[in-house]
Amino acid sequence: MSTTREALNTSSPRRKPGSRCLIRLDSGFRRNDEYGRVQCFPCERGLSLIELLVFIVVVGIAVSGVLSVYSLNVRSSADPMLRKQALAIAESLLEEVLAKPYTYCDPDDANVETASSPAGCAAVAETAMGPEAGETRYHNLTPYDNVNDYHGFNMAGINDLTNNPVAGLGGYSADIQVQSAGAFNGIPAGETLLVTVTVNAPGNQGVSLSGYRTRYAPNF
Ligand SMILES: [Ca+2]
Ligand SMILES: [Ca+2]
Repeated sequence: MSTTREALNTSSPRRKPGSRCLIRLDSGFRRNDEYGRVQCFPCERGLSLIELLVFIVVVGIAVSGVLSVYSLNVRSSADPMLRKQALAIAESLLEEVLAKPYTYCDPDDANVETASSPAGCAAVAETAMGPEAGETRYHNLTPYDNVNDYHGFNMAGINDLTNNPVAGLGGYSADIQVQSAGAFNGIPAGETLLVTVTVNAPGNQGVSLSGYRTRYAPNF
């Protein structure tokens, strides 16, 4: 036995005197190399019950956190589709509004291209923020014909221009507001409009888009 101890103290490059490895060697984790020297292998030790319980608790907490995030993502995976649909509706309505004329006079008025103020209109001036008498979005003879006619327009369920419901869009709603945008880019106040389209998807997911429009007749 003393020979083995001496060999350990002088020959083995892995052994440190008094280390736990030596204790493990005495417990059986040793072997002799080809020269008869005792080699010390990396000491291995099992887990205690407390360490094992702590490990299980830590891993359990981590896994539950990951699963809760994953569950939330799965539960709301349909939301982007609703928001994307709402955005498409809002873009469509904003384009519809901004494509309308913005003049002093009603587009049916004889002086619509030349009047430099509402007073220059032959019959109907577009002074009201909102539709003139008899105008609706869907009317065959007197539809909305000016950007400002859409002010205050709203619909529950999305209808097309013929007032027919668009399939699958019954749960959406839309609201349009038009107001003066003030002066900007050298264009005086009173000649600009700000159009805001708000679309609500099922679940109260709202999308709001805005666009500007400037008067083009007679000289703008
Ligand atoms: Ca009008
Ligand atoms: Ca109007």
